[in-house]
Amino acid sequence: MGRMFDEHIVRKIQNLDGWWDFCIDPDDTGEEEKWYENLPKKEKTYVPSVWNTQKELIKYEGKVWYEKSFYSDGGNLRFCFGACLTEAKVWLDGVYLGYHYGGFSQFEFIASDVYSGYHKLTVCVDNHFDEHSIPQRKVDWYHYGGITRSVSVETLNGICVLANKLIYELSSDLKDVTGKFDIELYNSENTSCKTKLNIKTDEIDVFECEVELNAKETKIISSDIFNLKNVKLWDINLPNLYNVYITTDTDDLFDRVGFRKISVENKKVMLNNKEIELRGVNRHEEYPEFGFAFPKTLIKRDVDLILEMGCNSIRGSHYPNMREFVDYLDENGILFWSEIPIWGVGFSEEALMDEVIINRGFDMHKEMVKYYYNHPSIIMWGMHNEILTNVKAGYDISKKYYKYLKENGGNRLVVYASSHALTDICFEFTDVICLNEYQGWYGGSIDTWESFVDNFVEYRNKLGFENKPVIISEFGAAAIYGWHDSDKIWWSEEYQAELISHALSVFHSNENVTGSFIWQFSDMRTCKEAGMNRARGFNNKGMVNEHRRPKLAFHAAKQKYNEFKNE
Ligand code: ADA
Repeated sequence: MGRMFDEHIVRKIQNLDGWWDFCIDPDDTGEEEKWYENLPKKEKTYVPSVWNTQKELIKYEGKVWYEKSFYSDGGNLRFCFGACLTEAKVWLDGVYLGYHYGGFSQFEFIASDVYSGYHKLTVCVDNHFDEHSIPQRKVDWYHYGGITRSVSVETLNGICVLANKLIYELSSDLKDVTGKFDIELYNSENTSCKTKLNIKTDEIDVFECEVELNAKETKIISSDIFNLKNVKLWDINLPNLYNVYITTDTDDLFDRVGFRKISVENKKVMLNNKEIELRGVNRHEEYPEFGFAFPKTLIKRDVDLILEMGCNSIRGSHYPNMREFVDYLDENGILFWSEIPIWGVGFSEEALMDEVIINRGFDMHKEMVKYYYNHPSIIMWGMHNEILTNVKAGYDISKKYYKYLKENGGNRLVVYASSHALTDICFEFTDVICLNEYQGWYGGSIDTWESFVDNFVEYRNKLGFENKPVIISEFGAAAIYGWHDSDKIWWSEEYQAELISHALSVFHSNENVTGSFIWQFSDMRTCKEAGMNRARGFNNKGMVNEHRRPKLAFHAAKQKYNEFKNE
């Protein structure tokens, strides 16, 4: 669901976006009073959205109930949610379907043998924080809540194709591919069924076989190994994609894949065996009038601005972005770093050892891998951001997640962003050392960037990681849009521009730094827990303001990144 192309032509899809009934539950009585049977008070709201854009709910944290009536011909229905921030419980006609935790990932529930007629889908969304939350309450973005991405209902018939995973390897000269597809099938019927399964790509018929599944069984079927000669690689500026079409007798799934190789070699990041400098920017998928229900119509404008800046990569700080966005990057040959919202500063040592948190984090990684696995633009999985990677609890959680993502994440680099450059003890669990560092803002000065980088390289070498690439994954300074000062004082556009320009020159001229991700693309709304230094209630370190109007720093970054690009 939520792709830039139709995933199904055979399967019937009903989009449930639009006006829903809505009722807040500040006293948390809804479940006891069985609001899933009928909401006591109904207002209207639009889905997808965040409730914080409603005047009286700007600061609301807690439970909110949503209800939608829809007509269905009945049968086996699969309810698909793009994202609910942060937890969701779902009922159909008063019957409980399931629970999902995590505000930025897709999830589905299946209801069988649904009658034909009108139905009521009820969702209780909860964005409260407690000691087990991911992220924790202290976070540098606004505490939005809501059904933030699209909702749809699919009719399942017979044996259905639920998911597709392409596992492949390129030959050493990158000319040929050897691969296989793992297809997740589900028998939606109450009896065992047989079907023909067929997998085709643009260029080859990959596989055909007969399968049998028991009633309601889910099974992964692996195709035979296939070979594709003279493959057209997916690359920056040359993003070749292949269409994949998977069918059973009663169902289908369209997907798109690309073939590319990402690796590290002698402190460099290599794309398709060629050294690549990552010219990147961090981007929140946020717009003040829409919160995290980012309007799709603005995707292109953001990407155009980022490309104008000379970037070839984006970090989706700090959570999985909507699928359409990643599709758009696939189509445009832009590299992406996708991570989950374990946003460190809020996580104490105790929190990092909390079983609920560890497992929730695991589930978020599993979901990210499951839904985004086939996107060629994703070259890095981010395990977490700025956690205590200088203590054992940080070490243990990093070790676990790294192992999982290396074993299951496909051909990708696994990384985390560290804010403990000289005391970090987890660098063995990252393929690229990624440093968040704010010389000239939270310490040091514009002039201390050189010594920071030199000291770090010395430390890295002492640890025996001299072959690991280093990127500066965050750096920047805040500037209030339109605030100019000839003395380049703090918060002025001039100061920010000078810092960005100087830092980029330092990174680029040091052979030990293989890329940078500017913090950040646009100003964005944050919460009071983010603490001091957040004028207007925004994180003001954007290259553009929240309405995407460029600051001087945008032009400074553009000049530098385009210079590097043309070298
Ligand atoms: C951190 C964090 C970002 C942002 C930034 C800042 O490095 O990862 O999300 O909060 O600091 O602006 O201070």
